[in-house]
Amino acid sequence: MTLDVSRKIIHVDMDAFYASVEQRNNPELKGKPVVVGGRPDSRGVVSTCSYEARVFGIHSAMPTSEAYRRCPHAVFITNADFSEYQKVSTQVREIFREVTELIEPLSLDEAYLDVSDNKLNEPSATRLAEWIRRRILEITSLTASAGVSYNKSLAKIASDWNKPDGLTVITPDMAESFITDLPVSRFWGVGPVTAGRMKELGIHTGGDLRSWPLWKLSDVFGKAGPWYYDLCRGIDDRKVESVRIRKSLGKERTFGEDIEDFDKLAEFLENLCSSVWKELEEKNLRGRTVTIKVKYGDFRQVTRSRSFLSAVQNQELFKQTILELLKETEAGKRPVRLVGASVSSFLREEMEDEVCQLSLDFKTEIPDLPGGLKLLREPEALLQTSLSIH
Ligand code: TTP
Ligand code: MG
Repeated sequence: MTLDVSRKIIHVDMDAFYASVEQRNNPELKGKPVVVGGRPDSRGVVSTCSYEARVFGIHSAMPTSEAYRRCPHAVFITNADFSEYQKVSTQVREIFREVTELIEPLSLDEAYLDVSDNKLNEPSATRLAEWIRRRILEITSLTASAGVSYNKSLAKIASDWNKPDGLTVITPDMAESFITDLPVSRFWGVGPVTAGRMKELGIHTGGDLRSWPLWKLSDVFGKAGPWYYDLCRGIDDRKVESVRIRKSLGKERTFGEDIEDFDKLAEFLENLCSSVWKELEEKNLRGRTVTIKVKYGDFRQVTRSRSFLSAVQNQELFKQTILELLKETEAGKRPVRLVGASVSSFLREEMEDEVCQLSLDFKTEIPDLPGGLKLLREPEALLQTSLSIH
């Protein structure tokens, strides 16, 4: 890769997103430690928490029981309102669109914008970032932090630098000295595992990393070696890709002849689930919502969905949920011509191998389920069961 400083990239990330929405909607929560996640007496984990709760050392993916131990007087929100988060996310996306169409959302609350050319004809990315933050506050009454730089990695690091309600700009001139003292764990794609490995090798900062020749980095880190080599030199040519985020992944099967037998449908669905799961794994996607689709012989179609607090962690739970949802349809009582199974509400697009460790951290095992079934989510994290008929 080459050092290209011609682009202007903004990374915007809402502050304590779910918790801030809860505080906004329930003014009595303002200024209080708020923890969104599983029940404190369960094996659930923290999705996020307000900055008032972070003072107690509480953070995402921490067991809620631990959060409770650290701050018993925190308000624990266990019935998170995802539709509300989605609504805010859409509003924020609309604001981005007032500036540029080159938007790459990473999750509900976070996106890259390439503002090199923008609809407001504003040459200063810094002024644009301020404009966006002001507008977000105006429209949603929520704060966002933004980072401005000439590439994605630096813009993302910058948005995190001055959280909450902050703006950080890393100009090409500043990049080298900024990176020199930067702990390697702040680099995009360096998760806890790699950071630990680097520490063992005496690489603590961007400066340390820069002193390693390319061949040596490739030797130790394989394909990621050249990536680290470039990153610590402020080089990252990745484009802001305004591809639509995949909303769901599923498969369906139409039968040659309608099926009335429940067990037969269940068997079909189990196979369908295996094949969906395989593709999810291939694409490195994890989602919170499981949906079944059933089309009856008369072409009437129903869907049933169930959403969990965080991503469905294993195939067994996916299958089990689909079969439970099948029981909520009229399958077995009337002929069925098509069934489908899908997963949606992806938490974030898993792009760098270690970023996905976030969702792996959600694992909570309940070992004693009947039939050797292992649930990787606690049942009370089950949020909502929805129904729609087309
Ligand atoms: P983040 O942007 O990582 O966190 P945040 O917005 O809560 O806090 P901040 O950006 O100020 O540090 O994630 C956005 C939302 O995604 C978060 O509000 C809840 C959800 N989330 C989880 O459910 N589990 C997780 O482990 C993480 C990191 C986020
Ligand atoms: Mg955020």
